Amino acid sequence: MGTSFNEQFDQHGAWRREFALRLKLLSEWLKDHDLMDAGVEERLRRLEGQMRSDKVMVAFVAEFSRGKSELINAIFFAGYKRRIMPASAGRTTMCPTELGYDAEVPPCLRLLPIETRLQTQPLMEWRMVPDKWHRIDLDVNDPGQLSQAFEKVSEIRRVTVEDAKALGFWHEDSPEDNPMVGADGLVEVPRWRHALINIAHPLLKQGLVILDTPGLNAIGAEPELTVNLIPQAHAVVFILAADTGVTKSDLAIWREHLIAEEDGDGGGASRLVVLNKIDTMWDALSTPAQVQSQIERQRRTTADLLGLQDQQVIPVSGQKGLVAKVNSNAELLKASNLPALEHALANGVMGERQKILNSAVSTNIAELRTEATRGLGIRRRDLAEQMVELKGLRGKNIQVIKHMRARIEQEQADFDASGAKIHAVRSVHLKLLRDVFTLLGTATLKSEMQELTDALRTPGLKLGVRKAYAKTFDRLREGLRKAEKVSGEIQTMLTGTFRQLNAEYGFSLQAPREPDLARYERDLDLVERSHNQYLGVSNALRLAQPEFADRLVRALATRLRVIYESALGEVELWNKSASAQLDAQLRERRRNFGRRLEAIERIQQAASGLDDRITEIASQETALDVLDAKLAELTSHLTSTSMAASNAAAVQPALKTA
Ligand SMILES: Nc1nc2c(ncn2[C@@H]2O[C@H](COP(=O)(O)OP(=O)(O)OP(=O)(O)O)[C@@H](O)[C@H]2O)c(=O)[nH]1
Ligand SMILES: [Mg+2]
Repeated sequence: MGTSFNEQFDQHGAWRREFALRLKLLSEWLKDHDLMDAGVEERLRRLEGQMRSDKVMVAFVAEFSRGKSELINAIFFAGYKRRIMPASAGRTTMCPTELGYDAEVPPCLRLLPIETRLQTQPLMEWRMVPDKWHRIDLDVNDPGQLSQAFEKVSEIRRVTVEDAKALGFWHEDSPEDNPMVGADGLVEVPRWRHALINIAHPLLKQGLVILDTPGLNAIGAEPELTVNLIPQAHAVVFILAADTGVTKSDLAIWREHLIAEEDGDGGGASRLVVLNKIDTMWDALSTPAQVQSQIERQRRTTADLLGLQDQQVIPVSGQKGLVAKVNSNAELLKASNLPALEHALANGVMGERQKILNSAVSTNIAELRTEATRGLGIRRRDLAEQMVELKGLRGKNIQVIKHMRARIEQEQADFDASGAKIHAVRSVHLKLLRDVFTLLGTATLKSEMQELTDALRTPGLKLGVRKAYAKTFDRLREGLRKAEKVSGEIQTMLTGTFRQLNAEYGFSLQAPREPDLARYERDLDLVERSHNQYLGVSNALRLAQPEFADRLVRALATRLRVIYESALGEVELWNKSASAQLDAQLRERRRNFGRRLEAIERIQQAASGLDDRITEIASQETALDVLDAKLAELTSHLTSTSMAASNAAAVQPALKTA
């Protein structure tokens, strides 16, 4: 068996740290050599942010009591030598629980009261107001205290049917999913809406986020989970139990949350299907071979029912795996088959993660290098010009030198006067940019969401819900295409005016690569798909309730905002590197005039000045060659580390279901 999940994650963490370190070196070096313009700086900042905030979410999704929490204990927390997440018969995890690490926050468990469902803000917004959450501090060195604190995620409240309805746990139209009514007429609902656990566990520190979910009902009741968190997870582990087989509700969850229709390349989260609790089939009266063949049969049946290949279903015993790790029992660990699952998970998750990082890194590094090289190019050109000028002065008399000085001063005056032209270029650029910003801005998105809400509220719409969504998405796509078109115009304008400025002033401006907005269109398609899937299955009646529809639209809005913000970010970066280039060239040119005049002055004062100056310039040219080589070295280090990682990912393709 290859490296374990934990080891692979560690390796990736090490790569990331090394990358961050190299990036820092590069940035200091650029600053030291005055090669850091605003565009380069912005690009570095983004790369660094991507590295730092890079998270990988693994979601565990299944009907209740299939062993999600126990598997999480076995895979990630066996090192604590005990059960950390509560796992017990019946419903245990009552609210979605996210485990992650944020260095800014002390180790704690935060719980969002279920009553927040009665208010309009989506979960994403509640995350921004930590003081509305109930907080319990954690002592990470005390596994007993940890597990005791985590018991909170099992807490329930007893409320009237009316209240349960308002909270989204009671639906007249699907009575089979409703909680049981007690003798006192009350029903049990979760006490908390969402739990966030912040601990400095080694894997979480490296950016792993684990999402443990409660069984079916609670998933459906929180649309944000269905349309945002689960579809955005980098890997989803779906769990079935050998003792129950594939039940109707297992199938419902599979259809609603796990099947990715025509899995496009953008939505390539890996999905793992686990057949848990195989130890219930370990039978002392059967031979090991008989037990094995029974497990294989169960595996086949499961695969059949889900429409998968046999080998896509991984039979394990989470519980025995946990026991085996706690007691260091290698034989039991092997029998639990947990290592096979960890291996598949590691490959799937790491593959996704490296794909994301690499694509971001390699283009950004290439652009960064181009930009910094351009800075060097300007200097080289200036030196060459001075050299020609000075060599031309050799053996010339005072009169010629005086004349030369006057010429430079004239050139300088002409250049200063041309400021108006450059200003005009800038203002056209800005105007067009404003159009793009409006198309992708918050106000546009807000009004689209309002329109969708209004459409959904139209009485008698029921069957038109999908249509209303389709219309909204069509309009969003159209807006994005318009933004693409205007960006295209900006690019044409930049290329044209840069060429003109280059010809006129000998600049070496080059329009930076235009943002790939088509990519965001694909993101929109993905979001639409996850909503469609949700709208189609079993939710038609719920959608007729205005509060529910509102909640869904709000969840949609938060996801869209992330997409639009990232598109805007790219547009901004593109704009910044275009204007930074212009700034840099103008600045260098002014300095260049200064240097040339200074040289002439020295020559006028001392006869030997000319030769000294020529030698000086020659040595500056050599120094530039050294800088150039160093820049190539520093940037190629960065891309080569990322290449190595992408090769590793290619060797271990993610296990995907159709
Ligand atoms: N025999 C056996 N029991 C298991 C195994 N994994 C989990 N269990 C038991 O199944 C029960 C349910 O496990 P949980 O981990 O709480 O299940 P869950 O999917 O998290 O359930 P909810 O939190 O209610 O959604 C517990 O009693 C576990 O000990 C296993 O591999 N074998
Ligand atoms: Mg659980």
